[in-house]
Amino acid sequence: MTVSGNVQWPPEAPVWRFAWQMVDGDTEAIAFYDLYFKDRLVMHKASLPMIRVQYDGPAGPYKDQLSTFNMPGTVNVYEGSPNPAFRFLVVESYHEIGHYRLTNRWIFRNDGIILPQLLSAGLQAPYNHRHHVYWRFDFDVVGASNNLALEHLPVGTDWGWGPGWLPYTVEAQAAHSPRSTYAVLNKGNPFGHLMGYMIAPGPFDGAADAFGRIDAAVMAYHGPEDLRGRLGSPYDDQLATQVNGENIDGADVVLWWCAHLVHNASEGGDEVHICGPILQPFGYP
Ligand SMILES: [Cu+2]
Repeated sequence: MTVSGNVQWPPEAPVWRFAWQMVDGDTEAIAFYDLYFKDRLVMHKASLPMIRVQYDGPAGPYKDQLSTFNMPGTVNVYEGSPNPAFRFLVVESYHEIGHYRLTNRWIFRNDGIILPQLLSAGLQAPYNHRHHVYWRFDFDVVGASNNLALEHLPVGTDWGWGPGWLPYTVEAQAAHSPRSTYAVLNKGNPFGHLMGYMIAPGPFDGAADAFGRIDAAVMAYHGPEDLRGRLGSPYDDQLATQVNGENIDGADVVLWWCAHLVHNASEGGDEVHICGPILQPFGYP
């Protein structure tokens, strides 16, 4: 069973256009394709291919894969509007894996902000544990070429993109505490100015540890490296197999984001935990 849809939203004057689909066996739940904000390309693809869970006790580790096979319902698409100037569209799927109840929620706001969120409830084993949640963002800011990824460091050095903005010239994995904000931009200034997206930590995105070692990874795009839910094991995210020193300055860039969601057993299984980054446009109309 493949479920899919095309979104043009809001219908009377679309600011968001994209396609989404879920394919049996892909085990990354909803994959979004060719996301345009105000008619300008943002990403070729966005998805959540991997969740790894580590317990402080004799359980796991696990690799959880969101798929049609553990989705009791269907993909829900709905919108909300707290006030007339602020509207958002939600595309989400709900999954049950063992005792886990997981909601894969993607919020698209009419100001261009994207909020990919994983909501997690349920307790599989009575020990403190961490859910390491990996999103894959295949950025194509305006187009696939001329993209550049940067990390904002707490320093005054200016490498040419403003104080603290470190351009990634080669593929890399990174973790810092507190964790950093990243950006992907089109360095060709196709509309006469910089445009791109900032990727900032959400309030519960946590800190990397010895098991979930990265906050972000930046790599060159290669079609065969999109392994959907097949990348990684319970013991290793295997991102290192794709980060091997390639030049990515002005390349087609993929950015992985890993949130580290802490779940204490004393909180029980009823409380819903939430994590996920904040993707905010700059230079878009
Ligand atoms: Cu948990």
